[in-house]
This record gives sequence, C-alpha cells and structure tokens, in this order.
Amino acid sequence: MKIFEELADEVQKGNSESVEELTKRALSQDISAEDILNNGLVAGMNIVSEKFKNNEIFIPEVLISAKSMYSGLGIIKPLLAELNVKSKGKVVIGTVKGDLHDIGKNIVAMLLQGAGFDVVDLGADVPKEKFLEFVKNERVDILGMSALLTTTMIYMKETIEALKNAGLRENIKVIIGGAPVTESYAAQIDADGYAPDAASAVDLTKRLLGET
Ligand code: B1M
Repeated sequence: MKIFEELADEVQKGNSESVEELTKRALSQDISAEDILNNGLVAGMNIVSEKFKNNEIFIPEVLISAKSMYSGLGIIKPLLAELNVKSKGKVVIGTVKGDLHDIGKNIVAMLLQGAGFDVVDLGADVPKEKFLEFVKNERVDILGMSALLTTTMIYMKETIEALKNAGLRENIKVIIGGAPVTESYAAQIDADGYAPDAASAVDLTKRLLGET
C-alpha cells in the first residue's frame, strides 16, 4: 500500500510532522493501528537499522528517525491498548542494565497491552534489583527482558539467578528478546521463552499463561 511506503520513507527521513500527518491519514482510511505499526513505522525503522548496520547513516540520524517513529506511535498507542480491555495477566518489562535501546521493547510492551495484558514498563537500563523489587511487591505473571547488545544480554542471566536466589523464580515466567538473543540462549540461562519479534512475544506470553 502506498501510504505504508510513504510512512516508512518519512520515518527514514526523520520527518516527525509528516509521520504524524500520514499516521492520522491512515487511520482516517480505516487502516488498523497494528498495520500502521508493522507495515509503516516498524518497516521504516527496519530500513534505518539496516543502513546503520552498513555505516550508511550514523547515530544522530538514527535518533531523529526514532523520534519521528514515536510521533506516529503516540497517535496509535491508545488504539493498540484499547484492542482488548480485560487484563489477561500482568507483565513487567524492561531493557536490562547498561542498555539504552528501548524501541523494540516499547513495541513489545505496546502489543502486549494491545493484546489485553496489564503491562508495567520499567524503562531501559533496569538493574536486577528493580526487577526483583517489583516481582516481590506485585503479583506478576511474566517478567520480560530486552537486550540489544552482546555485552548486556549476559545481564539477563544475572537477573534470573537473582530471582532464584531470592526464591522468586518459581512464581513467574521469564521471557527474553532483542537482536542478539536466541532460543538457545534462553534455554541456556533458564528463561521460559524467547521471541524474535513483538508479535511472537504476544503469542509466547499467551502460550505461557495457558491461553492458547
Ligand atoms: Co545501538 N547498537 N548502540 N543505538 N542500535 C545496535 C544494537 C547494533 C547492532 C548496531 C551495529 O553496530 N550494527 C550495535 C550492537 C552490537 C552488538 O552488541 N553486537 C549497537 C551499538 C554498538 C550501540 C552503541 C554501543 C554505539 C556507540 O555508542 N558506539 C550504543 C550503546 C548505548 C547503550 O545502550 N548503552 C548504541 C546506541 C544507540 C542509539 C542510542 C543511537 C539508538 C537507540 C535509541 C533507543 O532505543 N532509544 C541505537 C539504535 C537505534 C540501534 C539500531 C540501529 C536499531 C535498534 C532498533 O531500535 N531496532 C541497532 C541495529 C540493529 O538492531 N540492526 C543498534 C528496531 C527495533 C524495532 O528492533 O530492538 O531488535 P529490536 O526489537 C525487536 C526484536 O528484537 C524483538 O521485538 C522487537 C520488535 O519486533 N524484541 C523482543 C526486542 N525486545 C524484546 C523483548 C521480548 C521479546 C522480543 O521479550 C521480553
């Protein structure tokens, strides 16, 4: 669809005003918030990722693109959250300590919310103590950790070990994701599951909570 291409293009250019305008226009054409997210905003960000990887663009351009993507996300976020009203379970999510990448984690959180889960987002650079404190004080069904750096993904293991040491591991399911994370890493560190993308994270969460 042409409007998705335009959206992806404007995200790449980092043009917040156009992204906002196109997102509103897509909604007015009855295009679903989920399609706008996946086929427009995330599609644009994926191209940005590829260019960054190939050294065709650099950190400032990436940040400007991310900012423009958020201007679209801000508009569709309430719609994604409204897709389901009744909570299906509580998820606490965060990007692990030392890691500031939060775009993917935010999308996962948004889609989980959209799928009807009660989601508490602890943000980025989250130390294990913060995860533990939350799990101790709230009734949490799923703990989700995101990492985008090979140097920070090891912190997922540390957090799981800390949960075990505090006697909290039995009560919850732990899911992990992020570009360098794999299924076998999840098994290795004793997480309950790994998801390669946000939609799979929703499926995994449902499966772990016995919904599908
Ligand atoms: Co950084 N960065 N970055 N970066 N960055 C990567 C990750 C990198 C692969 C780029 C590269 O060199 N090719 C590389 C990591 C190399 C490595 O460790 N192997 C890298 C580096 C090196 C760095 C710095 C060290 C650069 C520097 O300063 N020299 C630095 C580190 C800062 C820090 O964290 N301490 C840094 C900084 C930054 C910015 C601040 C500029 C910016 C982040 C802005 C932000 O997040 N607010 C940034 C960005 C944007 C990227 C790339 C280009 C894009 C990441 C992204 O947002 N992708 C990235 C390159 C790449 O990934 N190809 C790169 C889009 C997003 C939708 O995808 O996050 O993968 P992703 O999320 C997906 C799935 O992974 C999954 O679902 C999401 C949606 O489908 N998923 C989950 C994610 N979390 C999940 C959790 C789940 C389940 C699924 O369950 C809980």
